[in-house]
Amino acid sequence: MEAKWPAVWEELDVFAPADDGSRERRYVLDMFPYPSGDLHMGHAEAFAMGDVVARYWRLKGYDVLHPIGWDSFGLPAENAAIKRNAHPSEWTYANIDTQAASFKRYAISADWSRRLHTSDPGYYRWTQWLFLRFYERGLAYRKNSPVNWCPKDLTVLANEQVVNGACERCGTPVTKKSLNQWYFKITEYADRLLDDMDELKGHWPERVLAMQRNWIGRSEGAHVRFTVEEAAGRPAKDVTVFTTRPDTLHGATFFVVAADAHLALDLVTPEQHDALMDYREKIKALSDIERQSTEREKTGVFLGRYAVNPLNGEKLPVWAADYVLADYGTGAIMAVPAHDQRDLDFAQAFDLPVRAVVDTGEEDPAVSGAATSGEGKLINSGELDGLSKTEAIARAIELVEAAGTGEKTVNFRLRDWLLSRQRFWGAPIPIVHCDECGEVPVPDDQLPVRLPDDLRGEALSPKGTSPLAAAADWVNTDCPNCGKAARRDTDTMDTFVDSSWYYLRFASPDYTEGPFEKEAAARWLPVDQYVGGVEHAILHLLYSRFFTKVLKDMGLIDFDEPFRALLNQGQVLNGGKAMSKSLGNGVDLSEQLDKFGVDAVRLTMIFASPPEDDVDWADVSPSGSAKFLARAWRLGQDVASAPGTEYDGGDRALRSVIHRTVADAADLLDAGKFNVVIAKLMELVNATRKAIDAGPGAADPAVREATEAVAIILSLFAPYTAEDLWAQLGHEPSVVKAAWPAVDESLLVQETVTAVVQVAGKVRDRLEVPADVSEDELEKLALASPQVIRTLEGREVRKVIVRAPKLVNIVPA
Ligand code: ANZ
Ligand code: ZN
Repeated sequence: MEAKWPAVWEELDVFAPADDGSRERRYVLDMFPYPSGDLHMGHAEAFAMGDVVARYWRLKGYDVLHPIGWDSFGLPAENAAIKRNAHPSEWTYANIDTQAASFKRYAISADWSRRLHTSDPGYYRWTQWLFLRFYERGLAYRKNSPVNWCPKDLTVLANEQVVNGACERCGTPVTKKSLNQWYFKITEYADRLLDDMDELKGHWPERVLAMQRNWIGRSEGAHVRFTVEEAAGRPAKDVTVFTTRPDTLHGATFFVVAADAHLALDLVTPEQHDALMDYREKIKALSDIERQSTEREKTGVFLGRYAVNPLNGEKLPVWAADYVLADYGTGAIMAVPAHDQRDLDFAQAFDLPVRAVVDTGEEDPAVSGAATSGEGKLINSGELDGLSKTEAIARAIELVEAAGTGEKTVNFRLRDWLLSRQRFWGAPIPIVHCDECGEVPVPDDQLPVRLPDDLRGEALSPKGTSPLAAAADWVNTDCPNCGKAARRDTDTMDTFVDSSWYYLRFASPDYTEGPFEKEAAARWLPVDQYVGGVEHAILHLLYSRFFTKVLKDMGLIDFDEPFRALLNQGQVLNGGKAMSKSLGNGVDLSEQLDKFGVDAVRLTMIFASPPEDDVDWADVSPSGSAKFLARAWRLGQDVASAPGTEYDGGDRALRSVIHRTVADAADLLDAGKFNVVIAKLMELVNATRKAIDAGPGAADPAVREATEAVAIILSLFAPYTAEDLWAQLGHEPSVVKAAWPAVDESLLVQETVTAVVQVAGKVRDRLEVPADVSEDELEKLALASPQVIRTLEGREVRKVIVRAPKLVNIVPA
């Protein structure tokens, strides 16, 4: 079967959408793969899920777009090229060919004519074009800033590529380095990224929404200005803090600025200067997570100055510490040790005072060592005394606003997106640096800025600047503005830029006048169902959402959110653990396919668990799946010899099973319970087999009707077996073009039973109820019975005993 059908599907071109407006359109997309070697078990699971949806929607009569492509820029290709003295494209495109062949064997119902690769000049031309549009809108800019730096890979790392203070790839401890870097101003969209999530509720997993919300991290609070008094010849200076608890202003007993912020250098007195410099050196290597950990012992340096609390005039010693982050809020805080644990730890380490200002009824934090953050009445707080926390927050804001020393504000955890990488295998940033004109965008008609194809091997190895900087022919160019000698920007873009818009490109992958044809995007987008791993729950989705909003503002599309619904498939484990080289528990997909066949592997992936749960490959039985497939397939052998399509005359019991299965399967598929559909399908196959062997026999039209339904439903999971079965039934290929079976409602009527209703032990009514009636439902029906109401004569009901489906006993008061 695996040898026969792919050619037929390709010949008939059954997976491409008609795109002629004759049918309603649907767009289903799997997160596109990265071409590292061949496909693995994880791909097999995710793509099997997406394919169920695509195939189901086609059968339901939708015109389905189900494209495939590769996220083909990135570091592994570069590392492989260095090792093999090759160009990264060689490794990349060889792996893409391998994966493409595997996808075809795996019978993913993709429209191959729309295939794209982000490393093709025809694609990255438009990545660059988009960068320039962002640049024009002030959404792409360069600034000098401390960045996470891997001293081994010699590259900048995004925060999320730093795991426990070490480089995600090589494990080397990450340091900070100050570099001129490109950023996208995603913070300008923070509010919309948050608010538009309302649209996604119920269609995206709640935990993904929570992770996005968290990452954006909106906090409401206030800016409050403290005056740091003049000291040791240093002038007075106003310093603003961000606080979510302005109600605790009277509880502030010291003041802290981020030790690595420039502000600390501005404030420190000459006597304390050396101590501060030593301290700054020590904390350089720490990650933000370590710095903020409540586990770590608190460290810091007194700066020799005092800050005046604007509410009560108190003088607070000013410290520099690493637990305050330079790039969050204002980089300075008022410390309230009684109600913030990190401040309390610091106060105890340096013997600073602790003053509770909210009486929560708990032990005094100065004694217990545990800061309190609950509700309570304000104390020790002058005119705020007696107010609740919420009232006091509002009142404190009024007070500082009236005094001109502060205002209400909203702060976001979200940072701008650092997009430049000092690496080769990515889309070059289309900017030229000219001594006369400064930053000059490469004109659109000179795009793409192509990567040189003569850099290979050692020339690509990391040196701290992009390998492109060493390619003199490439770097030196003429300024597009004044024509004088100038230099190309040598950084390339983060590959997340490539993947932030590929779903749009699929609507018109060969379009040459822009990143996508407006009308085509309007026809197909947003994506109706997106499928992919939870590891992309934050960045890829956030960045794609950001791009979509900018493109909307540019007038290129008219929707706010790119992905209407999201499915996060679980992981494929082996022996309860993620597959990994170090555990040696990897399972090779191609071996599984060779051993059990594509259909058995696909069916097993889906049957093993609900889509969002993990699959433990040690617990499943692909050989069991293969046996089931053979059973289903053999139905076709029996039916073929006894055709008959007058279904109305078929065996009613079997017909009832068929129609119930089809109806349930549709409901289950709509609800994303794919695994249960397979269980139902197995029951249908069993019932059909019974009808052939022991029931009305193979000549009964219901047997053919059942087998046709089996072929159609099975095609979602096991495309080869289903296609073969369909052919055995005498149909032209392909089952992909079949229609989802129509359900005859009259065959769905459920079995009923008689339920007895008693009041105080005496039978008062008998009700015909569905055999699977729930206890709640039966109780409601019983209490609504006119006989029961009459018997109760308005008396209250003390108790209702329900034994579904047969008995209800009502006990009056
Ligand atoms: C006084 C206070 C009293 C605070 C209290 C909390 C509790 P979220 O909710 O995460 O936004 N903070 C502000 N900037 C900081 C920085 N750069 N580094 C470390 N901590 C910082 O947290 C806001 C709170 O975190 C702020 O409110 C501030 O401490 C601290 F009982 O101000 B709070
Ligand atoms: Zn110039």
